[in-house]
Amino acid sequence: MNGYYIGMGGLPALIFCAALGQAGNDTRAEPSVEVRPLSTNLRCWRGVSERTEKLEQPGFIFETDHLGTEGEEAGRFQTEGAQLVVLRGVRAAKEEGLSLSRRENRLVLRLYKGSVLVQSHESDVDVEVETQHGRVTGKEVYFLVTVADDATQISVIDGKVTFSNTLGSVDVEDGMSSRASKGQQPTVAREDDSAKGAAGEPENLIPNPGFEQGLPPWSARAEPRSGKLTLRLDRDVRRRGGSSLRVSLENTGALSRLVPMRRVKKVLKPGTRYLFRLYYRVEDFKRNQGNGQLAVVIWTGELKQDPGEMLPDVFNDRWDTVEGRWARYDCVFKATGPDIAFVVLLPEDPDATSGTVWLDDFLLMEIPAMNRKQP
Ligand SMILES: [Ca+2]
Repeated sequence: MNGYYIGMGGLPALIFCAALGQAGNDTRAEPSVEVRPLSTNLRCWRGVSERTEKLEQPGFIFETDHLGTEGEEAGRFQTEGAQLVVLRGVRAAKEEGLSLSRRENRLVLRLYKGSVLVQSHESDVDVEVETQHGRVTGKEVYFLVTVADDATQISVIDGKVTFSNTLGSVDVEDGMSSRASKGQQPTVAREDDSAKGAAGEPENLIPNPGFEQGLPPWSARAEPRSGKLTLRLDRDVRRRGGSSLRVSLENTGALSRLVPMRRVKKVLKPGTRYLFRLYYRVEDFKRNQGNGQLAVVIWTGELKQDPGEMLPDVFNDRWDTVEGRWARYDCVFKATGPDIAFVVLLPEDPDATSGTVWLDDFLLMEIPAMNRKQP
């Protein structure tokens, strides 16, 4: 996709001490996986010693080791480069917890009970989560797996995974979930946003991002520079949920805003990176010289009024559109202050544009810092 980024970016090479613990006594030739703790509540049940210890330093664990957490707080670690794993309600014990192994180009996580959130970006490694009810596989994905005694539930936040067992297989995309009960095939994927925030992970910072509560607080005031432009809620064409924003253009001039400026105050942490995303669909969206283009401008800081005259953080990032299907635009920026304002507009271009644009499922999400120092 267009934009500046997709992924976690710039992880430094990790240097692991050869802290293999009791490995000298371990004659089994097991593959081991690197783990770098990002929280202080991680525990590891060691298969060699059958004891549970704190896991606070980066090192290797064996397939027979089982990771877990102490207390209710989520435990976080980084593994195999850019994979971020968050555990919740997972006990480190024999036949419990989370085990990790590397099989060729796959990182395999086996979860006995509890929930695990896996975020895998900018990685050439396939991720697989196995439970007693099925297997989840994907690449460059972000998903939540929750295992209870009678079923495994998966919810996908970003990307697409395959959820399968011996009885069947389903593909599950972002915003969807599926469940496999004991002895049954995984259910057909259905819309479900409940994973967002459920594991204490970053939430969408844009209120009413998918127009499900109608138009407000989005403004319906059309602001064409020239030509015509109308906005309305559309309940027939939408990506998720029951509605989207429909924008109709007729000889609409350059720099006209398809979405009037949207401001969200006091939601950003300065210096932190954020993902901004939207989904769009176009029909007969044309300039004289070719297909219509869209652009995004984002300002951050302490925004007092219309920041249109200020230097934006994302400046007129434009892209060519694709006709007749929902497509995604992503960009990443670093916040310079607590407020954000953004517009979706026609780029600077002498041509006027006509056609229809639908917008849905805006997302503004903090990108978890993965390369920070040990706590
Ligand atoms: Ca929607």
